[in-house]
Amino acid sequence: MSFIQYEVQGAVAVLTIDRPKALNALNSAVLEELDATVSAIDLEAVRCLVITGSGEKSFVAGADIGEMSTLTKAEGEAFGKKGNDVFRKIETLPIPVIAAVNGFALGGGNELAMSCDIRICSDNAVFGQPEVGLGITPGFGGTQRLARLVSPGMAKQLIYTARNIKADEALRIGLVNAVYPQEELMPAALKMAAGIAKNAPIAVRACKKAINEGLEKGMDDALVLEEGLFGSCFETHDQVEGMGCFMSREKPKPKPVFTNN
Ligand code: DAK
Repeated sequence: MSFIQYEVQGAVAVLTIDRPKALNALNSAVLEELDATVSAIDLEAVRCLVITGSGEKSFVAGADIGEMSTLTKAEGEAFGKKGNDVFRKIETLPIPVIAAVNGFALGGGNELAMSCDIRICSDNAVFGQPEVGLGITPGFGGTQRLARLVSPGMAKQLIYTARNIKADEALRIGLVNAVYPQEELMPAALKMAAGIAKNAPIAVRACKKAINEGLEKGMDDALVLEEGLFGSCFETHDQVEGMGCFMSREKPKPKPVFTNN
């Protein structure tokens, strides 16, 4: 891989977009490597993924403007699909994904962060959807995910004005969960990931599925989905061990690899 670093530390994996000369902008090659890396994650061993950018200036400064500048309509649509497919793969990955946003998260960078379950950022982070200033719409899910994550009114304001916002404002509108000094960001992300990884993996995966898929449904159907996923946890190792150990005041023993029971 030329543009992606991938490292596994115990049950936590860290994926770094590594194209610092272009502030980690996403060209086709980066998107293809990102797709290949995410597809190859060992989901038996890894329980939480952290995505970040290389360097201290940028998470991802967007889709590659140079590459996009000469695209035809058909090529533009294909480029949008390439990004959408990999971001959707990240969003629907069975394990939780944390975006550790270490600087610029513009356009496709903000869209990548929004495909993750949780966003935390450094105090120099800058978020925005500058696309309308470039004559295009957000093309990697920005119009959809920003409106769902913050509010339709705030998403429309940010997208129509193409205004960038700093970390404190991103925190205020709920785009990120927490802001850290740059040097504390990765330790905080890894600590959160380790905290997630030590919990019962079947239950954590079921929670992700319940929240993501439930948000697409009306409340009655969403509650039926939750009931099914709740029920699916019973008779599994995690449930028997977790509840048994609570009753006997012992510490639960996690299974070394993930299996569906
Ligand atoms: N693409 C390509 N190169 C980029 C880049 C980008 N998005 N952002 C930065 N770079 C490159 C710069 O060209 C420069 O390269 P050299 O000139 O050194 O070779 C290097 O990174 C350093 O950048 P600067 O010199 O500009 O650094 P500054 O600190 O002065 O400024 C900046 C940092 C982030 C404010 C500035 O670089 C900037 O404004 N960058 C562009 C940010 C942006 O507009 N991002 C959104 C891109 S649009 C779609 C599919 C996808 C999309 C839309 C539609 N469909 C198919 C429908 C997605 C769109 C986007 O993401």
